[in-house]
Amino acid sequence: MVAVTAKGTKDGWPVAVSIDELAQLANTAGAEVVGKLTQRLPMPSATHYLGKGKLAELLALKDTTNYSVVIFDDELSPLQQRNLEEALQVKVIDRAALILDIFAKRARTREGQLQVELAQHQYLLPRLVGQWSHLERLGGGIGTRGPGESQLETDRRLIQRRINRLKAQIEEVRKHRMLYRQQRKRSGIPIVAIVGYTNAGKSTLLNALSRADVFVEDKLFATLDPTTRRLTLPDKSVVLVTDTVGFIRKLPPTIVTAFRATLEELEEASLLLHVADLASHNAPEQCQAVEDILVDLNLMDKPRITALNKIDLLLGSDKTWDEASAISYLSDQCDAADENMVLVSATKRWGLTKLLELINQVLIKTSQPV
Ligand SMILES: Nc1nc2c(ncn2[C@@H]2O[C@H](COP(=O)(O)OP(=O)(O)OP(=O)(O)O)[C@@H](O)[C@H]2O)c(=O)[nH]1
Ligand SMILES: [Mg+2]
Repeated sequence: MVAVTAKGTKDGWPVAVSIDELAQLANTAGAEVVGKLTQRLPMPSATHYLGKGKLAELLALKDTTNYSVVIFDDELSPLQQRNLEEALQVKVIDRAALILDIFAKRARTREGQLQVELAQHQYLLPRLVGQWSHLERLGGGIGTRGPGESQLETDRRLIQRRINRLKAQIEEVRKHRMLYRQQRKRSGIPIVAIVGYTNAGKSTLLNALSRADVFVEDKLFATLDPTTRRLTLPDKSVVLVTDTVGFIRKLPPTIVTAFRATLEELEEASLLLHVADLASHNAPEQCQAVEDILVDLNLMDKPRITALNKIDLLLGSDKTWDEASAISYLSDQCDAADENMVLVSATKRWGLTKLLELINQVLIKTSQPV
């Protein structure tokens, strides 16, 4: 795992935390992490991402750790990737490609699979040119006619055609969903959409609230496809609760656009339930990463409740947690509205009554005509 901390790109994430998360992603993708390397630079090198000395260090590590792939914490340009592969003579991938790989493994429904494939092709398209010239140079011209420009053109056209077809298929799915949503809207049942950082406990909370059997795992992106459950609130009114794809810092933009059909579910919600893992050592940063994505998705004006989850893990710590201390801990770095916060433990079923009451109150408040 390799990361550069560039000056001026500080988003509050210490490089050690960021690279740990990258390692967790790599584990989820099935890789075994044998080493981590970081470097402080004014900005990543345009040609090799790392500086010369660090690159030599990375190359030397190959002898001691025997790594067969190097994963970089930032999106690499096609040029950087090609140069690095040549210098290191192993496969080089970046954070975006790793996330795409995990998504590809995890997508279960047709909609999920279509969206992931679209994201993969869109990621690949601008990188094609680099890939071919790279192969050609490795193949070394004599007697072997490498895939030339015409091959490249053909491939590009094929991919573009595939992208167009995927978009059309996704559009079909979207229309279908839209109809379905309109039906739900007519039924007048409010929708509560669960959002949050990956692994925060969203699916566990939905299970705890509704006894639904949603796949839960201590891995990133366990859930990719939306699951919806009916729930009865304390005043006996009924809501639909939707659990969907988790967020992560530096979510590749191709994923966000490709998952528009899934993310549109959020637009229909009467209320967003933001689940945050309070026990994570970078809870405030994760909380802010979710806030940033909500801004990107234009969802900031939705009524929101923040459920601070996994408080059972904080019982033994030296600090005593209550809502006030949790709010001040988070709001230093995270813009989450500090009203409507509740401490919960999805696995221990703590705080669920209070959470349901809060959902009830907020829905009553927002459904009243102004
Ligand atoms: N100790 C503790 N662990 C929890 C709690 N809630 C969830 N977990 C664990 O956290 C891990 C992730 O839970 P999930 O419900 O899969 O998380 P998610 O937010 O749905 O994650 P993705 O679908 O991957 O984005 C699992 O191992 C859960 O058992 C909690 O309240 N306390
Ligand atoms: Mg989940």
